[in-house]
Formats: sequence, structure tokens, C-alpha cells
Amino acid sequence: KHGVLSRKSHADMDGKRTPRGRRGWKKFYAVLKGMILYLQKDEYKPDADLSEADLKNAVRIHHALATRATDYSKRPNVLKLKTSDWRVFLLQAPSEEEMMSWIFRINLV
Ligand code: I3P
Repeated sequence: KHGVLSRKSHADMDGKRTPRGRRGWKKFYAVLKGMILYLQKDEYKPDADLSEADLKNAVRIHHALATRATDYSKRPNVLKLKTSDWRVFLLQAPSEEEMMSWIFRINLV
């Protein structure tokens, strides 16, 4: 699965709130492949062409949990992604349908 997603980092690997200065929204081209959600700067690329930044932004979603972000109302179609290493991301999809599809696909892994 792939498509445009905006990301906001809410909590870091230490379980603590992501500090100010790193809490902004950023738009990516997301590609879910195997157990990894790639958040790429640009549209589709073969694995070999991923930049260092793309690889750094990739999220392992094994044992991750995606839910609708019911406690976040500033933007529509936002899901909350909790990873097995305690990070929390908010991800905004372009539509309700896309958001539900991402939640379903992430939780299937
Ligand atoms: C953050 C940025 C986010 C905002 C966040 C700010 O600043 O303005 O858009 O979240 O508020 O801290 P920075 O880019 O300097 O990290 P919202 O868009 O959700 O308001 P927050 O600290 O209340 O999450």
C-alpha cells in the first residue's frame, strides 16, 4: 500500500513527549512494504534508491498499533501509530477512507 501521509512525531523511543522544535507536521510519500512503513520525501522509488533520510524516517511496524486519533481534533483523518519501541506518531491521510485503510493494513502486519 502507498500514498501521501503527513506525519507528526508525538513521543520518542524513551517514551517521552517529542520536544518542541521536532513536533511539526511533515508531508511524505508513504510505502508499506513487509513490516516497514517507509516515509519518503518523494514518490515511489525502488529500495536501492532510498536516501539516507528516507531510511532514517522508515518505521518498523511489527507489533505496532494503529488507531483513529480520537483525542486529536486539529486536523481530520488522523491516525495514531504506536510502535513497539514506544514511539508515537500522528499520521494524517487525505481522506477518511484512506485513514481507515492505513489503520487496517498496519494492524494486519
Ligand atoms: C510544533 C508545530 C506543530 C504543533 C506543535 C508545536 O512546533 O507548530 O504544528 O502541533 O504543538 O510544538 P515545532 O515545529 O517547533 O515543533 P499542532 O499542529 O498539532 O498544533 P504541540 O506541542 O501542542 O504538539
